[in-house]
Amino acid sequence: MSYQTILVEQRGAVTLVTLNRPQALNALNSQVLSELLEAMAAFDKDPTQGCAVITGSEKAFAAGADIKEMQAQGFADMYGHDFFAGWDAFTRTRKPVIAAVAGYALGGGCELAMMCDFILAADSAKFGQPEIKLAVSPGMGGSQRLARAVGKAKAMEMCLTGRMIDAAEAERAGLVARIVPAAELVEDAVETAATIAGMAPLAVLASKEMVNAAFETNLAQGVQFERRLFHALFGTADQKEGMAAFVEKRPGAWSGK
Ligand code: CO8
Repeated sequence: MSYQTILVEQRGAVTLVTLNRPQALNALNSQVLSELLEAMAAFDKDPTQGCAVITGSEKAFAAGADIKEMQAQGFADMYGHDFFAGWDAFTRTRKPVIAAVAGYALGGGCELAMMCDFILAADSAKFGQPEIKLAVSPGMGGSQRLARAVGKAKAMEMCLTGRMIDAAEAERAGLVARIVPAAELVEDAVETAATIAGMAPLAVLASKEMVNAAFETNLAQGVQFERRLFHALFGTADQKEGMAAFVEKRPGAWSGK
C-alpha cells in the first residue's frame, strides 16, 4: 500500500507508522486521517503484527489539526459532515498502539497521542491544547482524555491558556508512561512494542480492553469485567502453555488460541 502522508514499515511483529508531512509539522488533515485509518485497519487484521508505534519527526509528532484545511469551514460544514468523527475509528483498533512523541504534540497532535494506548515521550516532547488561541477548542477528544489523564486542574489550565508542558511535567502529571532520550525514542518504542507483540495475543487484547474499561465504567462494573475476561483466558490454549512454560522453566510458545 502506498501512502502520501504517512510511512508504514513492518519491523518483525511491530508496525511502525511515521507521520510524514514535514512541510506542515505533520498537521493532521483529512488525507492523514484516511491513510492512518487504512493503515491501522490493515495492522489490526494482519495476524503477523502484534503492536503498532505511531511517531512523527524530531521536531513535531503533530502540530495539530490542519488549520489551513479548517480555516474557511463554517458550522454547517463542520457539524453537517461531523468533521473528524472518523478519528473515533482509530480508537477502535483492538491491538495496542504506542505513541512515540518527540517535539510538538499540539492540539489534534496531543489528542492523537492520547488516543493511543500509552505515550513514550522524548525529552524534547512538548504537549499542549492551544486551540483556545485560535478561538476554538479541542475537538478530537482532548478535553476529555486530558482531564482523565492529568486531572481537572492541569487540563483546565492547559485548555484555557494554551500553555505547553514539557516531557518532565507531562510525566509528573501522568500523561506519559516514560521519558526517553530523543535519539533513542523510536528504537525504544519499537522494542517496547516488540515486547508486547511477544506476549500471548489473546491476553494482550483482553488486557487492553480491561484497562480501557476503567474509563467507561464504575469500579464495581470494571472489576467484574476484568474478572470475566480473566476467567475467559482460562479457556485459551495459551494459558495452558504459559503456565506449563513457567513450571518447566522455558519460554512460552504462543498459538494465539
Ligand atoms: N496546521 C497547518 N499548518 C501548520 C500547523 C497546523 N496545525 N502547524 C504548523 N503548520 C505549518 C506552518 O503554517 C508553517 O507552514 P509555512 O512554512 O507554509 O508557513 C510550517 O508548518 C512550519 O511552522 P512554523 O513556521 O510555525 O514553525 P515554528 O517552529 O515557528 O513554530 C509551532 C512551531 C509553535 C508548532 C507553530 O507552528 C504553531 O503554533 N502551530 C500551530 C499549533 C496549533 O495551534 N495547533 C492546534 C491546531 S487546532 C487543532 O488541533 C484542533 C483539533 C480539533 C479539531 C477537530 C475538529 C472537529
